[in-house]
Amino acid sequence: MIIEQAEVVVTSPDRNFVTLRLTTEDGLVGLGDATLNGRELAVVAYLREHVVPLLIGRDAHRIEDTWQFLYRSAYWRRGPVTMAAIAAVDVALWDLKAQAAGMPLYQLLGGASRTGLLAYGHASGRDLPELFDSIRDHLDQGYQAIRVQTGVPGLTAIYGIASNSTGVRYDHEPAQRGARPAEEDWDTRAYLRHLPAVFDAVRNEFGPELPLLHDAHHRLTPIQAARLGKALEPYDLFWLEDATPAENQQALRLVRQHTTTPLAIGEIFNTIWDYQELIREQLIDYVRSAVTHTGGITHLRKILDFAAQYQIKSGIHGPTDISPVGMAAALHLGLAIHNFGIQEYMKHGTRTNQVFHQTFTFTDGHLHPGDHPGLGVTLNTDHAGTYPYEQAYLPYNRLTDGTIHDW
Ligand code: KDG
Ligand code: MG
Repeated sequence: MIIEQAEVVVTSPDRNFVTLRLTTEDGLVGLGDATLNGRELAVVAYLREHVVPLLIGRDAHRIEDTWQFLYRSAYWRRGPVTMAAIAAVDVALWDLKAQAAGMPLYQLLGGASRTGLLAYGHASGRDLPELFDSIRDHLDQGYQAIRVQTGVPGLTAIYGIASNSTGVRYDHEPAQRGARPAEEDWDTRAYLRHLPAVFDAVRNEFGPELPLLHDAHHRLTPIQAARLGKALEPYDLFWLEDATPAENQQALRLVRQHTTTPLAIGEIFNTIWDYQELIREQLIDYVRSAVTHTGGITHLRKILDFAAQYQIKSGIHGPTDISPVGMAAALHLGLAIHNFGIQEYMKHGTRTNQVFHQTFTFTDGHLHPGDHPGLGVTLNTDHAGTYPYEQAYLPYNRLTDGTIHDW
């Protein structure tokens, strides 16, 4: 199964996506997602200039060997750009292998360990009435687990509440089109004062059973995160995500000592080394890495197998900046592993769904990758070509005194 052609397709239907498309000599087409939100063209250059020339003529069956070759032969290891590029190659190769075998990819990964994947959606609102409406809307769509993000009095634009500084709602992960990143504001004390009351109100309205999640998006110090975890204990969260910035694994030891609220982290990690202490010392409960940003199925599977030894489960990253190709890869992996926890699922927009034809399903709050050979996603290159790349940046944060803060 020799790779004859490798193309990097950039398209911007509802947002920018980068897709690697491999074609074999016998005409099979495999896809891999290489989208790195707000830094898309860095991965495009890495792939086009340094990886594509190495792929032509290789045997597409040799997935592990290709992974090791791309990782080790670069000499410069890890990092989001490198690992997104390797991920795209890896997923495209798995797609090809499964198509060649005539099987859905999850069969090659060991077969189904469950009938469907519990998914959570993003509910948000500037205030409680808006938040409650959003939760109800998600329940109507069938979601059985819900992430809750809310506005904070005094702050005009914060992560996850679908509202930016111009008052315009953003309903998918916010790399906003334009020449400069949008500025949002942040005040940790105001947030810590406000959030427990929000969860109290949500539990009173929606009862004790609904799994609720929350993303602190890297903004807290260890002691602030510990305090928040403790304050949220009465509301029985499914998880508190990214409580502290990702770089310091030690921070979570302190958080862990103070709270029984389950902890999730890892959407901006890119290798198993980022998890080494966190998993071995059982400082977290869920691994948040995306297939797309963590070297593909081959590498994320190793992380999740390591995590399984410590009863740590998957919570694979699935916002809309993961393309339908990356999402399908997550679903095949999630269906096959034993230690599946939950899958994040924000729905893509209509234009995106025209560019990427998907066969995965969402029924009664559960996702299934479908039974088509391979990943089950095809790329309509004609549609893709009608949406050229548009510059877009993720927002950044300033505190009230003007200091830049983690976003
Ligand atoms: O590109 C940034 C997003 O992927 C991130 O903000 C999404 O935190 C996120 C989440 O939990 O989905
Ligand atoms: Mg997150």
